[in-house]
Amino acid sequence: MNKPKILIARAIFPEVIARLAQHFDVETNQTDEVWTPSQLVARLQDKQGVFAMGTERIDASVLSQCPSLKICANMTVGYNNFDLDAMTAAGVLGTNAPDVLTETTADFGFGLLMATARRMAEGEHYLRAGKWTKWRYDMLVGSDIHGSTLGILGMGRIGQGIARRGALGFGMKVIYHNRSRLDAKTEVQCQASYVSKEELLKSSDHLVLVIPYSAQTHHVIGAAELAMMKPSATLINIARGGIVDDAALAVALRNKTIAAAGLDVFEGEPKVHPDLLTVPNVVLTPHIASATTPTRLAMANLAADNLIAYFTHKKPLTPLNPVVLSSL
Ligand code: 8YV
Repeated sequence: MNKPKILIARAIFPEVIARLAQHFDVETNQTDEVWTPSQLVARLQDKQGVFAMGTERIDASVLSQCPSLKICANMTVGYNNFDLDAMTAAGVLGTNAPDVLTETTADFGFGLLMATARRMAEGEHYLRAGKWTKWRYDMLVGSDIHGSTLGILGMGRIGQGIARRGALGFGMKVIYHNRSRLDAKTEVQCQASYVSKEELLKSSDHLVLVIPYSAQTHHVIGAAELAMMKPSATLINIARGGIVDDAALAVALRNKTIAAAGLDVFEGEPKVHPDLLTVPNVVLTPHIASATTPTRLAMANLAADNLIAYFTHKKPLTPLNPVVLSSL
């Protein structure tokens, strides 16, 4: 019997390709070319599945040109590259890769918070540039983590992981805002209190963004929101570019409307707004919050599990639009 054909859209672990090759006729992209939408469409022509990296846009236009496509399996938890309504209308299943990256990503978010608030990157640049000629009492003073107020916008799995680290590890007071309030048991576990978005902006010493990107969350943090924050506050974005208005943030950092920011994600990445590159009080990292080998391998294997499960018994582990399965 012919194996189903799948496309692995970007470079990935050879052992995951070998695993997929046992089940599928696989086309790979180990040179890691970033394709235009029409190049992606050309490669998807005869494919029933795609192993996606969160960077491949799957929308009504792509779907209408790829009639054999049945499943798009992201190896990322975020799925803003999918137009899920269009996929459901076309009978195409989407899957993502939640849970396996939660703790690794929360570790990074907390690390970025510490590096930003305590000016670690700035200190390193200062030292490497040969500017450290003597010690001074007020050299590179930052703001405390312990005992401060940690605000979290988006209290899903990763937000909860950051809350636990802050409350249990650093004695922080944790406040959060979310589309819906957590149940009482989870609030107790995270030692977190629900507040309005306005209260979150006004009261946080450190604000971490962990919300998904969508049309509703585009530029949710812009000039008006930044102006509501404390001048001593730090802002951390490990969620998605586009949630923060990067141009407005660069202005706020330069004017000291807030003290500092730590960003792992950018609108239009891998391009970075040029104004962010010239302000000193921002720590910039290239979307690496989930980047440890065991976690990236677990994410890739979960995407592979979803593809294998879909084609063997139609029961993928983490479907995003399971309604598609009921009509199979
Ligand atoms: C990915 C992420 O590494 O899972 C996600 O949604 O943001 C990261 O873990 C990233 O999306 C790769 O582009």
